[in-house]
Amino acid sequence: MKRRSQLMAINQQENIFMTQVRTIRITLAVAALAVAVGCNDPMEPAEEQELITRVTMTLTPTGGGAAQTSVIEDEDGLGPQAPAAPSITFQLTPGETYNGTIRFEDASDPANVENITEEVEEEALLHRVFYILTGTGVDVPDNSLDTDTNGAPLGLMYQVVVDAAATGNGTIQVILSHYDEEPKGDGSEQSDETDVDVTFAFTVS
Ligand SMILES: [Ca+2]
Repeated sequence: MKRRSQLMAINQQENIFMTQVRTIRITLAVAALAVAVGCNDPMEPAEEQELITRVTMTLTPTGGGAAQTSVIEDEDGLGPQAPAAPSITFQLTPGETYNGTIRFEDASDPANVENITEEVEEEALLHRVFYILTGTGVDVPDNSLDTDTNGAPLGLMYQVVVDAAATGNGTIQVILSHYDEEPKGDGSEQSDETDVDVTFAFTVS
């Protein structure tokens, strides 16, 4: 009997030991997983990236006449849902130059619409708006853009220049680059981080 109880005691000790080993293994696995998740930043949204759900472009003819305003709503910002169509198609006149402004807002809470343009302006050294055109004879010249304190383009103000011979339809794609990881420098290159990407439409006639 004594021998049997000794064996049982040894078995119990072995069981306790194996349980401890399993516990340590599980703890290590959980710790490793936590480290892996912690390092897996690309899956997490960048802290400083703003939600921008509304972009408003206003063009005012320098030669006099009414301003035109077009609005694009994009409920989930850069999320997978496509932006809505622009509220109007700009009607541009050949030979006219327009002073342009762009406004970025987070309207996800209609009771508390946030003006993100102000933040872009405050962080001018970290941002630039690019205007990429399709169509013939319509241009947003780089040297028409307002600038940051380093003299690099910012693009909250700009001009749309319509050639006297311009005609037909086109688009103005608006890309807000955010220079977070890489320096903005002279602002000639887009950042790989984009805060906004929407496309307005125009007709020249
Ligand atoms: Ca979207």
